Amino acid sequence: MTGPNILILGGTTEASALAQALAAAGIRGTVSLAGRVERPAPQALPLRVGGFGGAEGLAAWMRAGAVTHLVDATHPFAAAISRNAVAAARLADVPLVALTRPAWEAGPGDDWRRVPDMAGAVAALAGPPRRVMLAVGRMHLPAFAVQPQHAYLLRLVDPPREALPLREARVEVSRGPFTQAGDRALMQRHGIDLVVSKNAGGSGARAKLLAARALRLAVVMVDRPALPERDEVTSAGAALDWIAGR
Ligand code: 3Y8
Ligand code: NAP
Repeated sequence: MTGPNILILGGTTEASALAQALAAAGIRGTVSLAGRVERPAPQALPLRVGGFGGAEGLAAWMRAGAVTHLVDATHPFAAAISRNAVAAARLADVPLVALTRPAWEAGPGDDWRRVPDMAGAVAALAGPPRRVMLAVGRMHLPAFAVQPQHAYLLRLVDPPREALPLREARVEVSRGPFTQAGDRALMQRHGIDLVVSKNAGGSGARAKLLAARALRLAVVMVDRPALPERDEVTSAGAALDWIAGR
């Protein structure tokens, strides 16, 4: 079977949108997820779940599947898979584009304290007890155990499967995309006075920043990890144009 065969490394709103656009255009492809959550959102293209086994495994998967284009539409903080994608595209001689989203920037009325990484966010929480909304997901929670003095509100995609590493923590189980009204009500209900957020960009996680601005809450904003050089687009339409052009 000839014609394009796209592999989308997914797990974001933009990846889901691109899958829908490809399916609507009758273009063959697959969405790939790591398998981080119990019930991943359904996709408009066939889904494969789980690691590939490093860059070599990803390259082998693309050769075996006769993949013609690789789109890295993973989250800006998913640094390992993005590095693997650059190496695998070269190994398998498959063109690569990243479908990413511009970083958020503080606007009027925002009270952000930018930190370079998650360790910087932990250090920024030193000091007297506060009521902190930790909206950074499950994987970084153990790092915050060194700041047990706070009352934490955690937002997780799945209910925690083991004891939480934080002395005082309440869990809000919900996957995004979120709304400003919903996040504002959540913060008021829990008396939040500080929000910790990754600079994810995009629309799916932005609500908490708009709610923090409205409530005049401080935000500790974690900058993105450095990623290797690669072609980048910031919309599904631009990704479709890139595919058509290659
Ligand atoms: C498994 C796949 C879609 C995709 C939706 C986006 C928006 C909602 C906002 C907050 C922040 C957080 C977290 C978040 C958002 C979108 C997008 C985004 C942030 C799903 C999904 C998978 C994951 C993995 C999960 C991480 C966690 C991060 C929760 C699907 C729902 C905090 C990142 O329990 C865990 O292990 C969760 C792990 C990686 C970060 C972490 O370190 O814990 N995402 N999120 C992907 C896979 O298996 O490959 O089911 O849809 C996708 C989405 N999450 O189609 O609408 O595009 O960013 N995801 C962050 O940005 O800070 C929540 O609470 O305000
Ligand atoms: P990561 O640290 O960059 O990747 C760790 C390993 O997980 C990779 O080396 C790879 O394993 C596997 N992997 C990651 N993404 C994959 C994918 N889409 N398909 C197949 N395997 C994948 O990744 P992460 O930060 O844990 O993120 C995992 C997933 O959650 C990604 O799909 C990402 O888009 C999504 N997500 C992450 C965040 C976040 O805050 N990190 C937020 C929203 C969504 P092998 O080396 O074995 O191939």
